[in-house]
Amino acid sequence: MSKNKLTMSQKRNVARRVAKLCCNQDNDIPEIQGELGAVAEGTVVSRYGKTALVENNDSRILFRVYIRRTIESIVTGDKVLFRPPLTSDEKAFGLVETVLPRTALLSRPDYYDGLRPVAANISLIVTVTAKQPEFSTNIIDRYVAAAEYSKIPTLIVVNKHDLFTENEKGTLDRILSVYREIGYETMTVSASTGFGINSLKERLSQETSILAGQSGVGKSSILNVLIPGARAETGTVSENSNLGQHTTTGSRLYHFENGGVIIDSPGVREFALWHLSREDLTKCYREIASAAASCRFRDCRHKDDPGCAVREAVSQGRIADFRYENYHRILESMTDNMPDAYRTPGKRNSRK
Ligand SMILES: Nc1nc2c(ncn2[C@@H]2O[C@H](COP(=O)(O)OP(=O)(O)OP(=O)(O)O)[C@@H](O)[C@H]2O)c(=O)[nH]1
Ligand SMILES: [Mg+2]
Ligand SMILES: [Zn+2]
Repeated sequence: MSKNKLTMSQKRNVARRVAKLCCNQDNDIPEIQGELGAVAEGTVVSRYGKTALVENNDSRILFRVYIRRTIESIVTGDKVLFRPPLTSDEKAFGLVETVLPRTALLSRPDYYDGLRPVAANISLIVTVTAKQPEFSTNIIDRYVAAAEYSKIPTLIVVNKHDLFTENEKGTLDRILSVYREIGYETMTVSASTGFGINSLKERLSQETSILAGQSGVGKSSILNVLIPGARAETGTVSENSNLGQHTTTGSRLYHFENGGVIIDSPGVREFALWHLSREDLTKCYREIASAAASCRFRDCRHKDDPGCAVREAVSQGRIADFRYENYHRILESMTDNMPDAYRTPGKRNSRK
Protein backbone atom coordinates (compact mmCIF):
# COMPACT_ATOMS: atom_id res chain seq x y z
CA MET A 1 0.00 0.00 0.00
CA SER A 2 1.28 3.45 -0.80
CA LYS A 3 1.60 6.04 1.97
CA ASN A 4 -0.20 8.84 0.13
CA LYS A 5 -3.97 8.37 0.43
CA LEU A 6 -6.18 10.80 -1.42
CA THR A 7 -7.92 13.46 0.60
CA MET A 8 -11.51 14.34 -0.25
CA SER A 9 -10.43 17.59 -1.90
CA GLN A 10 -7.83 15.76 -4.01
CA LYS A 11 -10.49 13.28 -5.11
CA ARG A 12 -12.80 16.17 -6.06
CA ASN A 13 -9.94 17.82 -7.92
CA VAL A 14 -9.25 14.66 -9.90
CA ALA A 15 -12.95 14.20 -10.70
CA ARG A 16 -13.10 17.77 -12.02
CA ARG A 17 -10.02 17.26 -14.16
CA VAL A 18 -11.26 13.94 -15.49
CA ALA A 19 -14.61 15.51 -16.42
CA LYS A 20 -12.74 18.25 -18.25
CA LEU A 21 -10.70 15.68 -20.14
CA CYS A 22 -13.83 13.84 -21.25
CA CYS A 23 -15.16 17.11 -22.67
CA ASN A 24 -11.99 17.16 -24.76
CA GLN A 25 -11.01 20.63 -23.60
CA ASP A 26 -7.41 19.69 -23.00
CA ASN A 27 -6.41 20.25 -26.59
CA ASP A 28 -2.79 20.85 -25.66
CA ILE A 29 -2.44 17.05 -25.45
CA PRO A 30 -3.87 15.82 -28.77
CA GLU A 31 -2.32 12.36 -28.59
CA ILE A 32 -4.58 11.29 -25.75
CA GLN A 33 -8.04 10.31 -26.91
CA GLY A 34 -9.65 9.09 -23.74
CA GLU A 35 -7.89 5.69 -23.77
CA LEU A 36 -6.77 6.00 -20.18
CA GLY A 37 -7.03 3.76 -17.13
CA ALA A 38 -8.20 4.61 -13.63
CA VAL A 39 -6.38 7.20 -11.53
CA ALA A 40 -3.41 5.76 -9.67
CA GLU A 41 -0.70 7.12 -7.39
CA GLY A 42 2.75 7.32 -8.83
CA THR A 43 6.22 8.82 -8.49
CA VAL A 44 8.03 10.84 -11.14
CA VAL A 45 11.16 8.91 -12.14
CA SER A 46 12.35 11.49 -14.67
CA ARG A 47 11.00 14.45 -16.57
CA TYR A 48 11.50 15.34 -20.22
CA GLY A 49 9.91 18.68 -21.16
CA LYS A 50 6.17 18.08 -21.55
CA THR A 51 6.40 14.39 -20.70
CA ALA A 52 7.62 12.32 -17.77
CA LEU A 53 8.34 8.76 -16.78
CA VAL A 54 6.09 7.84 -13.86
CA GLU A 55 6.06 4.60 -11.89
CA ASN A 56 2.96 3.20 -10.28
CA ASN A 57 3.62 3.23 -6.52
CA ASP A 58 2.00 -0.17 -5.98
CA SER A 59 3.14 -2.17 -9.02
CA ARG A 60 6.37 -0.20 -9.81
CA ILE A 61 5.39 -0.41 -13.50
CA LEU A 62 6.73 2.53 -15.52
CA PHE A 63 4.53 4.64 -17.80
CA ARG A 64 5.26 7.47 -20.16
CA VAL A 65 2.89 10.30 -19.42
CA TYR A 66 2.03 13.76 -20.60
CA ILE A 67 1.94 16.56 -18.09
CA ARG A 68 -1.11 18.77 -18.06
CA ARG A 69 -0.31 22.34 -19.03
CA THR A 70 -2.00 23.55 -15.87
CA ILE A 71 0.62 21.81 -13.70
CA GLU A 72 3.06 24.54 -12.76
CA SER A 73 5.96 22.47 -11.60
CA ILE A 74 6.78 18.77 -11.67
CA VAL A 75 10.17 17.20 -10.99
CA THR A 76 11.81 13.86 -10.27
CA GLY A 77 10.62 12.55 -6.91
CA ASP A 78 7.20 14.21 -7.13
CA LYS A 79 4.25 12.11 -5.97
CA VAL A 80 1.46 12.36 -8.50
CA LEU A 81 -2.00 11.16 -9.39
CA PHE A 82 -1.93 9.89 -12.93
CA ARG A 83 -3.93 7.86 -15.42
CA PRO A 84 -1.95 5.18 -17.25
CA PRO A 85 -2.51 4.37 -20.93
CA LEU A 86 -4.79 1.36 -21.41
CA THR A 87 -2.73 -0.27 -24.13
CA SER A 88 0.82 -1.52 -23.82
CA ASP A 89 1.63 0.14 -27.15
CA GLU A 90 5.08 1.75 -26.92
CA LYS A 91 3.72 5.02 -28.24
CA ALA A 92 0.88 5.21 -25.72
CA PHE A 93 1.03 7.96 -23.16
CA GLY A 94 -0.80 8.36 -19.88
CA LEU A 95 -1.51 11.66 -18.17
CA VAL A 96 -0.46 13.28 -14.92
CA GLU A 97 -3.54 14.79 -13.29
CA THR A 98 -2.16 16.33 -10.10
CA VAL A 99 1.09 16.77 -8.24
CA LEU A 100 0.59 15.87 -4.57
CA PRO A 101 1.92 18.21 -1.84
CA ARG A 102 5.71 18.04 -1.47
CA THR A 103 7.54 17.41 1.79
CA ALA A 104 10.78 19.00 0.54
CA LEU A 105 12.07 20.64 -2.60
CA LEU A 106 15.63 21.15 -3.74
CA SER A 107 15.95 24.08 -6.15
CA ARG A 108 18.95 25.60 -7.77
CA PRO A 109 19.37 29.02 -9.26
CA ASP A 110 19.60 29.07 -13.02
CA TYR A 111 20.60 32.18 -14.93
CA TYR A 112 17.85 31.74 -17.52
CA ASP A 113 15.08 30.09 -15.53
CA GLY A 114 15.49 31.80 -12.16
CA LEU A 115 15.02 29.37 -9.30
CA ARG A 116 14.67 25.96 -10.90
CA PRO A 117 13.30 22.99 -8.94
CA VAL A 118 15.56 19.94 -9.17
CA ALA A 119 13.93 17.19 -7.11
CA ALA A 120 11.08 16.80 -4.65
CA ASN A 121 10.41 14.84 -1.45
CA ILE A 122 14.11 14.38 -0.74
CA SER A 123 15.15 13.34 2.78
CA LEU A 124 18.92 13.65 2.26
CA ILE A 125 21.22 15.57 -0.08
CA VAL A 126 24.43 13.68 -0.77
CA THR A 127 26.96 16.40 -1.53
CA VAL A 128 29.53 14.61 -3.68
CA THR A 129 32.98 16.05 -4.11
CA ALA A 130 36.30 14.55 -5.23
CA LYS A 131 39.95 15.29 -5.73
CA GLN A 132 39.22 15.56 -9.42
CA PRO A 133 38.00 17.83 -11.09
CA GLU A 134 38.88 19.92 -8.01
CA PHE A 135 38.70 19.49 -4.24
CA SER A 136 37.44 22.74 -2.78
CA THR A 137 35.84 23.53 0.56
CA ASN A 138 34.27 26.58 -1.10
CA ILE A 139 32.31 24.27 -3.42
CA ILE A 140 31.37 22.00 -0.50
CA ASP A 141 30.17 25.04 1.45
CA ARG A 142 27.96 26.15 -1.44
CA TYR A 143 26.18 22.80 -1.57
CA VAL A 144 25.95 22.60 2.21
CA ALA A 145 24.48 26.13 2.30
CA ALA A 146 21.95 25.20 -0.39
CA ALA A 147 20.97 22.13 1.64
CA GLU A 148 20.63 24.21 4.81
CA TYR A 149 18.51 26.77 2.96
CA SER A 150 16.25 23.97 1.66
CA LYS A 151 16.07 22.58 5.22
CA ILE A 152 17.17 19.15 3.96
CA PRO A 153 19.93 17.24 5.84
CA THR A 154 23.15 16.68 3.92
CA LEU A 155 25.85 14.04 3.90
CA ILE A 156 29.25 15.10 2.52
CA VAL A 157 30.81 12.34 0.42
CA VAL A 158 34.36 12.62 -0.89
CA ASN A 159 34.78 10.30 -3.88
CA LYS A 160 37.93 9.15 -5.73
CA HIS A 161 39.68 8.23 -2.48
CA ASP A 162 42.13 6.25 -4.65
CA LEU A 163 43.55 9.51 -6.11
CA PHE A 164 44.58 11.11 -2.79
CA THR A 165 48.19 10.69 -1.65
CA GLU A 166 48.81 9.68 1.98
CA ASN A 167 49.66 13.30 2.84
CA GLU A 168 46.53 14.56 1.16
CA LYS A 169 44.44 11.99 3.03
CA GLY A 170 45.72 13.50 6.31
CA THR A 171 44.69 17.01 5.21
CA LEU A 172 41.34 15.69 4.01
CA ASP A 173 40.70 14.06 7.41
CA ARG A 174 41.37 17.35 9.18
CA ILE A 175 39.02 19.22 6.87
CA LEU A 176 36.26 16.63 7.21
CA SER A 177 36.61 16.65 11.01
CA VAL A 178 35.74 20.38 10.92
CA TYR A 179 32.48 19.56 9.15
CA ARG A 180 31.77 16.74 11.57
CA GLU A 181 32.28 19.06 14.55
CA ILE A 182 29.73 21.44 13.08
CA GLY A 183 27.31 18.50 12.87
CA TYR A 184 27.56 17.23 9.30
CA GLU A 185 28.01 13.58 8.42
CA THR A 186 30.95 12.80 6.16
CA MET A 187 32.12 9.72 4.26
CA THR A 188 35.05 8.93 1.98
CA VAL A 189 34.54 6.51 -0.91
CA SER A 190 35.91 5.34 -4.22
CA ALA A 191 33.53 4.22 -6.94
CA SER A 192 36.54 2.74 -8.75
CA THR A 193 37.94 0.54 -5.96
CA GLY A 194 34.71 0.09 -3.97
CA PHE A 195 36.27 1.67 -0.87
CA GLY A 196 33.54 2.83 1.56
CA ILE A 197 30.73 1.85 -0.79
CA ASN A 198 29.10 -0.70 1.56
CA SER A 199 28.89 1.86 4.38
CA LEU A 200 27.40 4.40 1.99
CA LYS A 201 24.87 1.86 0.76
CA GLU A 202 23.82 1.05 4.30
CA ARG A 203 23.54 4.74 5.19
CA LEU A 204 21.30 5.47 2.19
CA SER A 205 19.13 2.36 2.43
CA GLN A 206 16.19 4.06 4.14
CA GLU A 207 16.49 7.53 2.60
CA THR A 208 15.17 9.30 -0.45
CA SER A 209 18.49 10.83 -1.38
CA ILE A 210 19.88 12.85 -4.25
CA LEU A 211 23.46 12.77 -5.50
CA ALA A 212 24.45 16.39 -6.03
CA GLY A 213 27.78 17.92 -6.94
CA GLN A 214 29.96 19.27 -9.72
CA SER A 215 30.12 17.55 -13.08
CA GLY A 216 32.80 14.85 -13.11
CA VAL A 217 33.00 14.12 -9.37
CA GLY A 218 31.58 10.64 -10.02
CA LYS A 219 27.89 10.80 -9.02
CA SER A 220 26.74 8.39 -11.74
CA SER A 221 29.75 6.13 -11.08
CA ILE A 222 28.75 5.93 -7.40
CA LEU A 223 25.16 5.21 -8.41
CA ASN A 224 26.30 2.38 -10.68
CA VAL A 225 28.20 0.66 -7.88
CA LEU A 226 25.39 1.21 -5.37
CA ILE A 227 22.77 -0.13 -7.78
CA PRO A 228 24.45 -2.47 -10.26
CA GLY A 229 21.44 -2.59 -12.63
CA ALA A 230 21.27 1.20 -12.94
CA ARG A 231 23.70 1.46 -15.85
CA ALA A 232 23.79 5.25 -15.70
CA GLU A 233 26.02 6.84 -18.32
CA THR A 234 29.33 8.15 -17.02
CA GLY A 235 31.75 10.58 -18.67
CA THR A 236 35.32 11.65 -18.27
CA VAL A 237 37.04 14.64 -16.78
CA SER A 238 38.70 16.63 -19.55
CA GLU A 239 42.50 16.55 -19.35
CA ASN A 240 42.70 20.03 -20.86
CA SER A 241 40.20 21.95 -18.77
CA ASN A 242 40.05 19.54 -15.80
CA LEU A 243 36.26 19.89 -15.91
CA GLY A 244 33.49 17.30 -16.10
CA GLN A 245 31.62 16.83 -19.38
CA HIS A 246 28.05 17.24 -18.10
CA THR A 247 27.30 13.62 -18.96
CA THR A 248 24.08 13.27 -16.96
CA THR A 249 21.51 15.58 -18.51
CA GLY A 250 18.44 15.00 -16.34
CA SER A 251 17.62 13.75 -12.85
CA ARG A 252 16.51 10.12 -12.56
CA LEU A 253 15.21 8.07 -9.66
CA TYR A 254 16.37 4.53 -8.79
CA HIS A 255 15.38 2.02 -6.08
CA PHE A 256 17.62 0.13 -3.70
CA GLU A 257 16.71 -3.55 -3.39
CA ASN A 258 15.70 -3.26 0.26
CA GLY A 259 13.91 0.07 0.27
CA GLY A 260 15.41 3.51 -0.17
CA VAL A 261 15.40 5.65 -3.25
CA ILE A 262 18.27 7.54 -4.85
CA ILE A 263 18.25 10.24 -7.52
CA ASP A 264 21.18 10.90 -9.83
CA SER A 265 21.32 14.51 -10.94
CA PRO A 266 23.26 16.49 -13.55
CA GLY A 267 26.34 18.28 -12.27
CA VAL A 268 26.56 22.04 -12.22
CA ARG A 269 29.88 23.85 -12.49
CA GLU A 270 29.05 26.45 -9.93
CA PHE A 271 26.18 26.31 -7.46
CA ALA A 272 25.11 29.95 -7.41
CA LEU A 273 23.52 31.25 -4.24
CA TRP A 274 22.15 34.59 -5.40
CA HIS A 275 18.68 33.65 -4.21
CA LEU A 276 19.91 33.97 -0.62
CA SER A 277 20.17 37.24 1.30
CA ARG A 278 23.17 38.00 3.55
CA GLU A 279 21.09 36.94 6.58
CA ASP A 280 20.03 33.73 4.86
CA LEU A 281 23.66 32.81 4.16
CA THR A 282 24.66 33.55 7.75
CA LYS A 283 21.94 31.17 8.98
CA CYS A 284 23.31 28.51 6.61
CA TYR A 285 26.71 28.69 8.36
CA ARG A 286 25.60 27.11 11.64
CA GLU A 287 28.70 27.91 13.68
CA ILE A 288 28.89 31.49 12.37
CA ALA A 289 25.18 32.05 13.07
CA SER A 290 25.57 30.78 16.61
CA ALA A 291 28.60 33.01 17.35
CA ALA A 292 26.94 36.00 15.62
CA ALA A 293 24.23 36.02 18.27
CA SER A 294 26.86 37.51 20.64
CA CYS A 295 28.18 40.25 18.30
CA ARG A 296 27.91 43.72 19.83
CA PHE A 297 25.97 45.17 16.89
CA ARG A 298 22.98 43.51 15.29
CA ASP A 299 24.09 44.63 11.83
CA CYS A 300 27.65 43.36 12.40
CA ARG A 301 29.31 42.32 9.13
CA HIS A 302 31.74 40.04 10.97
CA LYS A 303 34.77 41.75 9.44
CA ASP A 304 36.50 44.60 11.31
CA ASP A 305 33.46 45.54 13.36
CA PRO A 306 34.11 46.22 17.05
CA GLY A 307 32.85 43.54 19.42
CA CYS A 308 32.49 40.92 16.68
CA ALA A 309 32.05 37.55 18.37
CA VAL A 310 32.54 35.72 15.07
CA ARG A 311 36.05 37.09 14.57
CA GLU A 312 36.82 36.29 18.19
CA ALA A 313 35.69 32.69 17.64
CA VAL A 314 37.90 32.47 14.53
CA SER A 315 40.94 33.79 16.40
CA GLN A 316 40.31 31.28 19.21
CA GLY A 317 40.03 28.43 16.70
CA ARG A 318 36.36 27.73 17.49
CA ILE A 319 35.46 28.60 13.89
CA ALA A 320 37.73 27.19 11.18
CA ASP A 321 39.58 29.82 9.12
CA PHE A 322 38.53 28.21 5.87
CA ARG A 323 34.84 28.26 6.77
CA TYR A 324 35.07 31.97 7.74
CA GLU A 325 36.94 32.82 4.52
CA ASN A 326 34.50 30.86 2.36
CA TYR A 327 31.59 32.67 4.04
CA HIS A 328 33.00 36.05 3.02
CA ARG A 329 34.01 34.86 -0.44
CA ILE A 330 30.51 33.54 -1.08
CA LEU A 331 29.00 36.81 0.18
CA GLU A 332 31.25 38.80 -2.17
CA SER A 333 30.32 36.62 -5.14
CA MET A 334 26.65 36.47 -4.26
CA THR A 335 25.51 38.63 -7.17
CA ASP A 336 27.67 36.85 -9.78
CA ASN A 337 25.51 35.39 -12.55
CA MET A 338 22.41 36.87 -10.97
CA PRO A 339 19.71 37.46 -13.62
CA ASP A 340 18.71 41.11 -13.99
CA ALA A 341 15.19 40.34 -12.78
CA TYR A 342 16.61 39.46 -9.38
CA ARG A 343 18.56 42.70 -9.07
CA THR A 344 15.33 44.64 -8.64
CA PRO A 345 15.21 45.77 -5.02
CA GLY A 346 12.83 43.68 -2.95
CA LYS A 347 12.78 40.74 -5.38
CA ARG A 348 15.66 38.87 -3.91
CA ASN A 349 14.32 38.23 -0.45
CA SER A 350 10.87 37.46 -1.67
CA ARG A 351 12.10 34.19 -3.22
CA LYS A 352 11.54 30.99 -1.31
N1 LIG B 1 39.97 7.46 -10.09
C1 LIG B 1 38.65 7.47 -9.94
N2 LIG B 1 37.88 7.91 -10.96
C2 LIG B 1 36.54 7.91 -10.76
C3 LIG B 1 35.94 7.48 -9.55
N3 LIG B 1 34.60 7.65 -9.66
C4 LIG B 1 34.36 8.14 -10.89
N4 LIG B 1 35.52 8.30 -11.56
C5 LIG B 1 35.68 8.82 -12.94
O1 LIG B 1 35.23 10.17 -12.99
C6 LIG B 1 34.70 10.46 -14.28
C7 LIG B 1 33.35 11.15 -14.16
O2 LIG B 1 32.43 10.26 -13.58
P1 LIG B 1 30.84 10.44 -13.68
O3 LIG B 1 30.26 9.36 -12.82
O4 LIG B 1 30.39 10.51 -15.08
O5 LIG B 1 30.66 11.87 -12.99
P2 LIG B 1 29.29 12.66 -12.69
O6 LIG B 1 29.48 13.32 -11.37
O7 LIG B 1 28.13 11.75 -12.82
O8 LIG B 1 29.30 13.76 -13.85
P3 LIG B 1 28.04 14.52 -14.55
O9 LIG B 1 27.04 13.49 -14.96
O10 LIG B 1 28.67 15.22 -15.72
O11 LIG B 1 27.51 15.48 -13.54
C8 LIG B 1 34.66 9.11 -15.02
O12 LIG B 1 35.77 9.06 -15.89
C9 LIG B 1 34.78 8.09 -13.92
O13 LIG B 1 35.39 6.89 -14.36
C10 LIG B 1 36.81 7.02 -8.49
O14 LIG B 1 36.40 6.64 -7.39
N5 LIG B 1 38.15 7.06 -8.76
MG1 LIG C 1 26.46 11.82 -14.04
ZN1 LIG D 1 30.19 39.91 14.06
